[in-house]
Formats: sequence, C-alpha cells, structure tokens
Amino acid sequence: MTSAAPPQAAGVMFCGDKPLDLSTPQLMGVLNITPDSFSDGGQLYRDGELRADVLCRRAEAMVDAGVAVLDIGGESTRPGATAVSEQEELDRVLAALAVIESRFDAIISLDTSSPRVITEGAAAGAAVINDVRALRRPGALEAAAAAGLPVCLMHMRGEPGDMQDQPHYDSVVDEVSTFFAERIKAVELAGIPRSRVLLDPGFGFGKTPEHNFTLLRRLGEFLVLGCPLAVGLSRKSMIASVIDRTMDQRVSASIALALMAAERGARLLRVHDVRESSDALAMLTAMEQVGL
Ligand code: 9MG
Repeated sequence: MTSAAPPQAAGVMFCGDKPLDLSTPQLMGVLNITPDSFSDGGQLYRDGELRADVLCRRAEAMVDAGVAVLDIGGESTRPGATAVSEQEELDRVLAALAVIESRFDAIISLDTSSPRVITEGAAAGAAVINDVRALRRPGALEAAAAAGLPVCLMHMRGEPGDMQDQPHYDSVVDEVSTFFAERIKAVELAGIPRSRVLLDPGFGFGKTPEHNFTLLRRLGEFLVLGCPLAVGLSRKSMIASVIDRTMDQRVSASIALALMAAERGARLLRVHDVRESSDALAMLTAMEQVGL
C-alpha cells in the first residue's frame, strides 16, 4: 500500500534572501532559452534572439499557477544535443534574467554547469544553481560555493551527446546513491553545507526506461542522505516507452509521475505544465493533511 512520504529533513531552504518552503512539494517551472530543447526548444529563443514577450507571458502564467521556482537554462541537455559556447549560453541566460528578475518575485534557478554562468548569473539575480553535471566541471564547485546559493546536484552518466548509448548499471539505485554521497562530500569540502543541497537522480540522463522506473519506485531510499529530493519527469521519454505519445500529449502521464515522486518524498518537481501539476499536488497535500 502507498503511504505518505517518509519523514525527512526538508524545511525552509533560503535561496539568497527568499525562503523556499520544502515542507510540502513545490514546483519548478521550465524556461528553456534555447533553439533546440527537447520539449519547448525555440519557443522562447529563436534565430539568435530572446522572445522577451513570450518569456514574460510564460513566466507570468507559471507564477499565477503557483510555481515556487523558475528554472532558466541556456544550454540544451536533451539526448544528442550539441554543445553551446559558454559565451552564447551566458548571453541567453543574462538576457532572460534581465527580463524576469525585476518583474517576478519567484525564486530563479539557473540550469547551468558553467562556472562563468554560475558567477555572472548569481550576480544578476539567480538564487539556485541547478546543475545536471552536479558541479563536476572544473571551477564549477568553487563558483557555486562563492555564490553562496543552494545547489541542485543531478546524476548523469556520460554527456548529453552519448549518455543514451546503452547505459548499464549493476544496481542503478546503489550507483546513484554512491554518486550522491561522493558529490555531497565534494561540495561540503568546497564550503557548501549539506543544508543547501538538493539531490536529483536525473531521470532520462544515461538511463534506460527500466532504470528510470526503478529509480522512481525506490526514490525514497535516497532520503537517508539527508537532502531534499528534486525530480524532473515532465514529458520525458520514459513516458513514450510505455505509451506512444508526442511531447504535447504527455501531460497526463507527467502528472501521474510527478505525483508518484511526491508520494515517495520528492520536494521539488521540475515541470512544464505548472497549472496541471499544481492542481494535482493540491489533491495530494489535501489527502496528506487529513488525520489517519
Ligand atoms: C535541466 N534539466 C533537464 N532535466 C532535468 C532534471 O530531470 N532534473 C534537473 N534538476 N534538471 C534538469
């Protein structure tokens, strides 16, 4: 039988001067400032230009729907994506930050692995660093420590260009757990306390559908590491491994996966469809608040 999320250390995490209350699951809305991201590429950035009006409308709709965090990324990390130069990524991200930071009160996270983007993005108002490479790029740890912001450390096997070439694990849960423990040690040594760390198993990043569903089913096992869990399941290809759906047709399945993750202890859910996800989470929270 499914029960309420296991007990965990998630309380309020300060992101700069903004509190992020992780005592209940919160939403992180995806804003890809890229021409080629896997679900929404080209909507906010096209022909070398930020579409500022579209970005504002998208961010406003997310904030109205109750998003806690807006996640801005200037590099596509979809499987097979080609790398972008650091300067190009920086230009995209700073242009988006300039549009969003002054208009919205939501916490802004930066989806980046680049030390320079971390440093300059933090100076421009980003308040969380969301790194799919878990601060493994040279200089990234030091840049994040100097920024003094919470970090979301995601597990990825390989790089976006090759990560889906026959990924293999003897035990995916044990290997992701070992990776998390090693990264927690590294960030603590660099001066980032565990209380400012979120962990994310990286659904779809160097994993088969079976690896992804195993990680989801056993997500609660990562809670022993003492950090709140983040997940990104929205519109991912693990859905299409079960039901034949295009990106736009994956909303219902994405909500189902988000709810399963929240029930297993996830506290930050990275989503495209904020209104639908927020409605679903409200039902979970209502159920969990009634007495037994
Ligand atoms: C940037 N990005 C794309 N997918 C992601 C996921 O699953 N988790 C996090 N933290 N970031 C992601």
